[in-house]
Amino acid sequence: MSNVPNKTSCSPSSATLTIPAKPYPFSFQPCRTALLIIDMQRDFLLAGGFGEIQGGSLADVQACIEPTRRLLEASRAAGLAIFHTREGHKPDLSDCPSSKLVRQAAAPHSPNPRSEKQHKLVIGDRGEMGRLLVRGEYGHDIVDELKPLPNEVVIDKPGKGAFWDTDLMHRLKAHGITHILVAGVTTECCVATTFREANDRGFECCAVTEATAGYNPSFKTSSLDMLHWSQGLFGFVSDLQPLLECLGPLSVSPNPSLGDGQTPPQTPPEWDGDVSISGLMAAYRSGLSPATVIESLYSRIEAYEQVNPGSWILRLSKEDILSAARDLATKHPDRGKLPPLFGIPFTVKDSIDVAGLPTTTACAPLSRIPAESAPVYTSVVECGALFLGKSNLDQLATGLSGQRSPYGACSSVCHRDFISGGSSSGSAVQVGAKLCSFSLATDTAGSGRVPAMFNGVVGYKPTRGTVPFVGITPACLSLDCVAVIASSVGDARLVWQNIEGYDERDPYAKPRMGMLLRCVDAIGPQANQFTFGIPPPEVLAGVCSAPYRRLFADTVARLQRMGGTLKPVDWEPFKKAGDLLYDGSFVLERMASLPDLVASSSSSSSSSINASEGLGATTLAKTWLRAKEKELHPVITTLFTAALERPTTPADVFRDLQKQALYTAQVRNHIFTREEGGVDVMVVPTAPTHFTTREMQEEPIARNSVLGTFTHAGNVLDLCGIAVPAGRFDAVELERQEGELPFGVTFLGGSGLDAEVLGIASRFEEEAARDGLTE
Ligand code: TIU
Repeated sequence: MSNVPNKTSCSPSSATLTIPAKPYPFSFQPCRTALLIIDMQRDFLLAGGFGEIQGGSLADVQACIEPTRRLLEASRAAGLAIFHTREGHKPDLSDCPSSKLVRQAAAPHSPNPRSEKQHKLVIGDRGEMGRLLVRGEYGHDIVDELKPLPNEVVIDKPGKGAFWDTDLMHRLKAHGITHILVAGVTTECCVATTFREANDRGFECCAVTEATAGYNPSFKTSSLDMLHWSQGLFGFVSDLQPLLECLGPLSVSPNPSLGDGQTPPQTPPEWDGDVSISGLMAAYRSGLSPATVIESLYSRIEAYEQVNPGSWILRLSKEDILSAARDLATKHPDRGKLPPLFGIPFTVKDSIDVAGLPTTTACAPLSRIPAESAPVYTSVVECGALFLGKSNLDQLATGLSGQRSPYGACSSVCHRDFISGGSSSGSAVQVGAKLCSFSLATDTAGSGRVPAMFNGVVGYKPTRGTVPFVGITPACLSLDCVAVIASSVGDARLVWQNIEGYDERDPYAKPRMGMLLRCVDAIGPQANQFTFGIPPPEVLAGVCSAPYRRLFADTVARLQRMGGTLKPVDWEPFKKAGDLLYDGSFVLERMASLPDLVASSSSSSSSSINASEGLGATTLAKTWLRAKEKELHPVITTLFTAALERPTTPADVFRDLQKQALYTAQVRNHIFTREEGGVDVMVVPTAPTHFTTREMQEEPIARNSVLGTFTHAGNVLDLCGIAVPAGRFDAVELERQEGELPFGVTFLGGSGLDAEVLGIASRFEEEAARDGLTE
């Protein structure tokens, strides 16, 4: 067994642990390992449930509750990701195949005379604990001893295997899991099926003998034997005790005495100023009060306002935030059972709706007060996050500079002479200045990635349609995407886990079942190797400034040291897709919502034109631009007017859509593929250089397009991407007298390959930290 340092940490250990197991010792890293507890529901474990009707020996399955509880406690303390499953069906049984419903009940007679109850009732019938195996019923729930905590994943599955018709695979990958400890009931049925399916998906699994049971002891023995037969046909089987001994020293709870139901210490600790989510969560678990954090943080926010004003469009009062912080602490008195974003301060870009507050999109004529909040906002608040206010942005979320807002231009947190980047300018500045832990933003052309780089933070744009784009003012709806700005890849990943999901109100939402999910590489050389492509040298040389070229070359070398193999990739589809965004007809989509808004407000505004006059969309948009000129940013007026003046025919629009489909298919089929010639990720400088605010004023449109060189293609090609800091350089290199500027790269991956991209990005982040490039 390896020696594990007994340190207090907020994240699970990355040390490799080894436990005795069959057919040979099982090795795993806690940070990549989940405990998966299958179907420990009343229906399977208690009298009067579905299991009893099946003909089960309840005493046998009940015997595994206590060992599973011990395993769960040890896994929780070690910080492992915890996944529970529940078998059951929708109340209308629309997800229950008829074979499952009637096969057993249709048997001519029971072979077992002792079991008069057997299959007299079927799924959906009313039993002693409610309708059998129906979601929402008492019997469907997990037994009290193993009740899931708010930060644990519960997967409702209609089948015996936990992967069929569920998002288990996605959720495991989203957590970066490669290894699974498997427990639950019944060994012969749902445990074995799930274990075998996990094996096909690349996971390394180890069943824990005492923490699983079936209705027939000999089935349990045979099922476990089959799993490890032939040197590990499907995986491993271990005993509970060595696992408990191995996990024991890993406790990540900084205050282990603070157990179930106990209140925090009388004298809560001080806040050390760290706004990282993992740091704050660790502090909250040991009793830090969210109100203490807000007290200090608010002073930091006010002080920063003197240094770099303009990042806020609306900030809640200190009293309001403090009151929310106190309410939160009252709602969650047990620090051992905190929701995943408890007390985590955040902001939202002011194109995202928060009920009762104006959404301006930095464009006063569009400002309105929504009655409902955007689901992304609601999701993080339900996870305990604390809302501070709304962030500035380039008007209509159009721009990459952070200089196009009537609410003020933002400069980089690293250097006041340089732009903050945009359009999510305020969001990136607030995270960069550590005024909040994360900000919810958007990214259409690079708006989440570019400002992240210019402020030394992480900007993550998941695959479009995987996070609800609902209650958010569109920039260019068919290409818009929610982005998360955070201080690390891990924090961005955590926020993403809590905001993603299918929302039928989003017409561009991708149903998860339709998305390609690659198997994981858990062990062997493949686990640490990856392939990557970069833009061609002439593109980099032609557009990047000298320090960017140098630091990008360093990045490539670092990626190769990490086990990355650089492969040649055709850059043409990226270039052509990027050009479609502003040079083709797509920019007109940015105006698609304006005339309707004018029409709906025309009765109340004397300067508005009336849509019912039957004017064409272009004329409506031009008239609107003219009518609102005073409130629009001049660069936006120029940009939109120029687009409207261009002779674009309907055929042009269809040609552009067809080109988009072609380039998207090209990158999907030939670049982001595991087959010959493909790569796992494309790595690009997030932008080609860092302009000063003055340079940006001189040429606001041409330089904006330079900034988008490596980001524009992302949403056009349906990619996911994450911008990560990758070094700093002396501002002298960009002809300034003093100071340092940040550099960063973006990892781009194919549609739905978010877990792969996040995995490589987080390894790069670790490597960069080891090399002293980041804090
Ligand atoms: N029939 C049986 O033994 N089990 C199930 O139907 N579900 C689980 O194993 N969880």
